[in-house]
Amino acid sequence: MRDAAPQTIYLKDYTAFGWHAQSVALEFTLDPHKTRVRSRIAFTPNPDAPAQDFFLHGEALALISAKIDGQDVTPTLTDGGLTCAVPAAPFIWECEVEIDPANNTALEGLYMSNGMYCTQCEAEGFRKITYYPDRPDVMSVFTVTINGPHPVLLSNGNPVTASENHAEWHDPWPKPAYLFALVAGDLIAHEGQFTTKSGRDVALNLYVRPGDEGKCAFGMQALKDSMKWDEDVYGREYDLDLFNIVAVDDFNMGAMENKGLNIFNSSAVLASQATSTDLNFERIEAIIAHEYFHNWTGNRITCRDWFQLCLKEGLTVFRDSQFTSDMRSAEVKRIGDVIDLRGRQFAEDQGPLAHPVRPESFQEINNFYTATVYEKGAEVIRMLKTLVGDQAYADAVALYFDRHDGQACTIEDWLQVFEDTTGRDLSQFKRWYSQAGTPRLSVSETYADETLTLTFNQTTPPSAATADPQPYVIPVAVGLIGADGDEVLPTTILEMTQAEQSFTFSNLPIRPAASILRGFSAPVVLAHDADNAHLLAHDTDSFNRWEAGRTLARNALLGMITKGTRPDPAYLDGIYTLVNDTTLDPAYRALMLGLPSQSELANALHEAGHTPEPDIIHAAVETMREALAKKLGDALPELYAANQVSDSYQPDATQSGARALGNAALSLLTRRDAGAQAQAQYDSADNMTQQLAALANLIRAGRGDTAVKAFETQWKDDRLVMDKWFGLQVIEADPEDAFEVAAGLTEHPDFNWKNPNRFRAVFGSLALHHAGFHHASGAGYALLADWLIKLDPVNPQTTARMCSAFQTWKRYDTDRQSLIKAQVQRILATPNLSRDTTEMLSRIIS
Ligand code: 0A1
Ligand code: ZN
Repeated sequence: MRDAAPQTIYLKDYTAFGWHAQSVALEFTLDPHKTRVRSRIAFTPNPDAPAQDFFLHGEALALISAKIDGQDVTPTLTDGGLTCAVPAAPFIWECEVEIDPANNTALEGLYMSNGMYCTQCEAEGFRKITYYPDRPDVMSVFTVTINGPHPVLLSNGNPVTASENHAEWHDPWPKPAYLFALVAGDLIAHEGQFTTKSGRDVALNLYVRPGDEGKCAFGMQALKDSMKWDEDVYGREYDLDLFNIVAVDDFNMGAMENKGLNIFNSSAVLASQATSTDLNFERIEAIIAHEYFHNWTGNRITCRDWFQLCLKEGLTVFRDSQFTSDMRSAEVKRIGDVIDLRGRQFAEDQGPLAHPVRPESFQEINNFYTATVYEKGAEVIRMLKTLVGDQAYADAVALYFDRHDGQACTIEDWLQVFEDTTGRDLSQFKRWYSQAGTPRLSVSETYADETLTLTFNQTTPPSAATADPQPYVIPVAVGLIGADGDEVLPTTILEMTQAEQSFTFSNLPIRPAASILRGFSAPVVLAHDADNAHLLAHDTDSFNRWEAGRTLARNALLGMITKGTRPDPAYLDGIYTLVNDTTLDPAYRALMLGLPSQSELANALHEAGHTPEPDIIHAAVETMREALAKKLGDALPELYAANQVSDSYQPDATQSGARALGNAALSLLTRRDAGAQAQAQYDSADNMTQQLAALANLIRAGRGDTAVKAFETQWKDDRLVMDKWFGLQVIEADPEDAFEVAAGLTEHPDFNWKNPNRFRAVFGSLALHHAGFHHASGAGYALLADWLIKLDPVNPQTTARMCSAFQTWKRYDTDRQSLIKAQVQRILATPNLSRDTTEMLSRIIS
């Protein structure tokens, strides 16, 4: 079905809906192809709204009947909904529609996955369930009746009655339709219990398909930890008698915070020692926390319109990052977050898809669930906290909960509580929400008369979204390190507000080294000619110590690529010392052994005026890894051995850190022993972290064939492990073969391409394989384009998200640019292309 003609929606055009929905009663009679949905909604006129026609959204619905106050009416069906004449007084709207969940492959609205019914309503899926004012500022109290031959029938809120094939649910908390959920199927509950700080007993359930019972315990514990943490840190208590989580295999995103009934991509909740890596466990813990935290930041206080998406997402990502920092290692979490931000958000913010954290227009809102809204949105809150201080942050957030509970809010509401709490004027700070692009912050130093002067300069390149960016308020955390490594000045926050600004530090008889942007205090690209070798050895800020190593590595690699220089001995010496320093956390040392991604290097080259050549970047990274392996040489077996865990498996920070360092050592060791140690690890592994790392190294060493087959035989019935199997073969392929490996995997009988996880396993991995995807032949581009054309009519949302693989096209040489452009245009020329994909590709190519 072709989407309605693309229409651009603007933030400035917001108007309130003309009616309040006082209560909503829904009755579902489930059938794979002919599900009936009856709705009964009590509307009252909204005196604060401008005059307007009564319009209800609706898509892919067969209207059976409609009534107003019990009398049949004949609404006018329009593009995307219906209009109807209504009384100028309160009235009851009733209607019945028929929908076809079994043919709903887009996974929005009510759909089926492995025989189970499930819903996804954010952002605009509820309109595929029934006619409704499907906008987040219409909040109502829902009662839901479900009829169907399934042992488990779930919806939001508390259960009212349940008998065979019939259940009734009531959610006392007013909510927008995007938080509605329904699940029905043959599911098994893993049960738990939590008592809130005020003594309310809450029943907890994690519902899974038969066979997955053994993968629930970790998720359940993560939920309890999240509930406790939100009470302890934010004073937020859970507000229903029941909290349900359901795992589903077919899901476009990670998970969804529906009130009292969170629905999770099974990859984001199911975990076991044998089938999940340490990183999987950490991600699952974070996503469970994220969805749970939405109960207050998203559900109790929601968004007025979708332009305000960062109001709930930026804040909830920030909250989940605080949770992970508290549960695990704060320094490791911060470094991981910054690697992720630079990899995804900076690429977005520096290319044609750049948009403000609060966008001002969109065609398809699904295309704005982005790293900018989520991750940069969280960074903006982090900066706000840095600027106002911890206590003022806590006071302002408490005021936010008090003042806005039960409301649909805006970024203005959010900033107002900070202004009211602190007396600050945040109008300049607000530019972080309204301007696109990553600021470039350069620093120059002068030293005279025992005084160090730091002069900062900020510029943000113009973009299609923001033609003339104005200066930001930038909190710059600075410290000074003396020549002997001691801290001369502990972390101090400089508040930069001008395009250019200087700060002086006096009484410094010996010139210290400046450690700037400690903890990555703002999401900017920093240019500072620092003494990185000294900072790598001595910086007292653990983030900046890591950053000094990163910068040395990046500069060395850029020199190798552009000037043919050799790996920088200062970098290799510094890393050698650090990695062998057993007083440091192994997880931190493992991060020290990482190198900037090839995509990040391509971007750095482009910024410096060079044309990135993916095969040369790949070769330089290989040379650097080889140099690291040589430098660490004889220390590697000891480093590997010292980080083997003999205790029974725990996915906690301590054990995960040891495995991370052990496996970082293994990947260098493999260059020296041709994979002998990797084979031994593969043969003895009793957990997925060790098994998968060993497999990756065997493939890299060119001796993976037997293990790849053995792995498939062992895990062919476990879909989440098989996703890893599909993905790893692409990620570890030689750049010359990556395209063929991916193409070959699409022929595998288990390549269920309609399943988003499986599609992403192959094509998400191909897009991440920089030198493989950008192979000069253009075969990678063409293969991805073929499959996006195939997927679009089935699942526009996942297709559109995968289009971001093309967003960096302008970095490359003219041949590659033409190859990419030709593929983008080929996709755009496909008849009936979805609104989602059309918008993404048009923005990319513009
Ligand atoms: N709100 C969810 C993520 C989510 C967003 C959109 C979806 O479909 C378009 C699905 C899930 C979260 O932040 O976790
Ligand atoms: Zn979220």
